[in-house]
Amino acid sequence: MNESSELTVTGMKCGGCENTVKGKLQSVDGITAVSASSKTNTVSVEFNSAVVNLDTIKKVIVEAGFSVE
Ligand SMILES: [Cu+2]
Repeated sequence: MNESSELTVTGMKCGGCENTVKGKLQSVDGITAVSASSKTNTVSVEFNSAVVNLDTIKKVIVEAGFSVE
């Protein structure tokens, strides 16, 4: 099932950080779309919940060096 979620992510300071988050998430199976904004501290993801869950998505963001609230 396709789901979308908007997460509050802190620690992104510039476009490079946005691209880091986007790149890491886009490489995860089941994630179909990602957008990230350092201005609003948000990361939006669309994903197939049969393949990947929100906990995994949050873990990927944290492992990339950012914080999920
Ligand atoms: Cu940056």
